[in-house]
Amino acid sequence: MYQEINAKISQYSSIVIFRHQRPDMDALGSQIGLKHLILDNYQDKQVYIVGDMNEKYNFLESMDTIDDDIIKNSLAIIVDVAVVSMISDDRYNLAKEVIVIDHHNNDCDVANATHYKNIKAAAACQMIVELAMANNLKITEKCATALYSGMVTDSGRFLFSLTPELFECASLLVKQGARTSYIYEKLYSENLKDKKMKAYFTTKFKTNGKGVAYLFNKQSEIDKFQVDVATISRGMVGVMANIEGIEIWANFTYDKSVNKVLGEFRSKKIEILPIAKKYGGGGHALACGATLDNFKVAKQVIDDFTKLLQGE
Ligand SMILES: [Mn+2]
Repeated sequence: MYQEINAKISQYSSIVIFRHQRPDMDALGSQIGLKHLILDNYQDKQVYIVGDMNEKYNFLESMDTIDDDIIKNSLAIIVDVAVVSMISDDRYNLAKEVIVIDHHNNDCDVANATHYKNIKAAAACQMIVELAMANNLKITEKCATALYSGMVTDSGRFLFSLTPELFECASLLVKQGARTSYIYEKLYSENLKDKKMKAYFTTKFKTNGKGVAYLFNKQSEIDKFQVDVATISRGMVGVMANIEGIEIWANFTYDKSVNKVLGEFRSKKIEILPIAKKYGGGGHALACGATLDNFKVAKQVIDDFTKLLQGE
């Protein structure tokens, strides 16, 4: 398959690369990485990248603005998507030929396209590295950085679909100078204020020793961080998530605009919605909430959660 893709690329002097809308880092990384792979290994080729942009991920390279005439004389390559409804910029239809390179387990509905699929690849970027390996194409630093960014994000920072192939590709990219710390800084840095606020609530929450964790937040704490009540109420409930021995967690925040206490409730597995409803609230089975009169009622809610865990 990768020899075939390479042969197609060789045939065209102009190539336009497409990918899905609202791009994630794998869509952008495979698009930008493939562009540089082609430019760095062939002479006299024009390569363009098109599509909408995601402000959060615009640090690698910007998209090209091109006329229809260019596309009419080009090979179109669509990466990280095989479904028409999700492709950004439908002008691949104008191209002389269309190929799709994707790792999703979808059938391709792009008319007259040749579909190259590897569902074992953790990322479309991994397929681009495999394309390079199979054809002995050289990978430069810029190309390696783009491809690494999609591999690290689509694999959940190497948490999902951990195959030997994924690590072989990552290893090659690091050898070729992929700027890993630059990518991590761009993708995973938080602003200091949010980090400190999270740390404050993380160290503050209490547990009752019976599987329930909770926070009682006063007006002075909202003032301290100069945020709105939702930032604390909805935004901080997560600091109690994914902790061994904590089955249910609740965040109670005073809201001075209504002189009430906002309760946000979460549960790992046991349905807690009936308790939210008992207090006039609603939501989902494992994520719900209720507006309470005061912190005294909040304590009753915690008692109810405790009883629920004890099977009463
Ligand atoms: Mn992907």
